[in-house]
Amino acid sequence: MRIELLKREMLKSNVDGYLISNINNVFYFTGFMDISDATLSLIIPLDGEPTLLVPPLSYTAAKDNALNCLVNVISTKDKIIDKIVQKIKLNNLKNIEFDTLSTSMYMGLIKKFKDVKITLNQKRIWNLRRVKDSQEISFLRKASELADIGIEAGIQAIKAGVKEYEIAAEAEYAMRLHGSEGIAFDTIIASGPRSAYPHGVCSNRVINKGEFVILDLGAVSSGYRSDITRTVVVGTPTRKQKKMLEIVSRAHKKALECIHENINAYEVDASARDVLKSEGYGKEFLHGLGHGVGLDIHEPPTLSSSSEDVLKKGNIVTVEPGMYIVGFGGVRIEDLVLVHENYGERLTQAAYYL
Ligand SMILES: [Mn+2]
Repeated sequence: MRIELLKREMLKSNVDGYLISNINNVFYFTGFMDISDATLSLIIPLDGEPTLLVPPLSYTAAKDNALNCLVNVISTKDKIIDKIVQKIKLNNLKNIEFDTLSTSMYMGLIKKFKDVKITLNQKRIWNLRRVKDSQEISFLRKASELADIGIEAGIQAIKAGVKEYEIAAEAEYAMRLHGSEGIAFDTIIASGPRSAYPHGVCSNRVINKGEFVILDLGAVSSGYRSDITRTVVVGTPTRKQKKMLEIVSRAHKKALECIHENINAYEVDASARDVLKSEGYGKEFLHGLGHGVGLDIHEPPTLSSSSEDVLKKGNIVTVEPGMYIVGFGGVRIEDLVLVHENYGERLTQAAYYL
């Protein structure tokens, strides 16, 4: 079905072949997931059967699991590019699009063909992937439940004297134990002044009483990822910390309330940004409000002031306003949100701890 939808789009632009090398795109169209750095290629001719080319080590798994395509093995002495060239000739393709290719592969292909147009067009696949079907939504719900479990385990483990990576370990262990296939991205546990780094990763820093701790993490379920952030204070927050938490959660709530189908993504961003601006913290909100999530942790649509995206039913996006005061600390609150016709539904639901 997804391949048919892609073909329908290809037909509109007179594209007669599509070449897919991104493993998540391969999974999206065939249901076969390989290791993240696998070299494989799915060739979809407009007329004809799609073929998945895989290395010998992936062959059995691909043969057992890949749907809607033939599976061909690339023997160790063959090069994948030669196989692709062979398929292009066999199907007499003249106008091919691709999602991603290494530079050497791209150069190799255009050198081989003088009369074949080979164009990068990721948009065609993102237009499909950005709208989640009911099966994808159920996987994203499961991944979100696991993220809630992770964030709760992480928050429970926080106390003065504990190291950041120990919190990450507790959170990741809890998610894994409940069925997560891995972590959606490198877990961020950023404490004290480090919480002012929006991408603070995780260090061996010892957490102290009275500090902010940002926990930003996600789980994976059936290939689909989740993303949640909570900020807590170790012990009783000061008046300044309380105020920062209050402003960011108000911005978060504002953005959530304005989500519905057909709203411009920049308007959702502005709704949260206006709250921070009106409190004099506009400059401290260093990043866009959010991003789409699915098989990848960062996908379209993008929620930012320069975004040209319009939200559609079935989009799944993060809402993550933040405030970062260098040398002092930061606050970020993030939930994964499913766009419905008239509202946004929070898929991650862990408490805010305000
Ligand atoms: Mn995020």
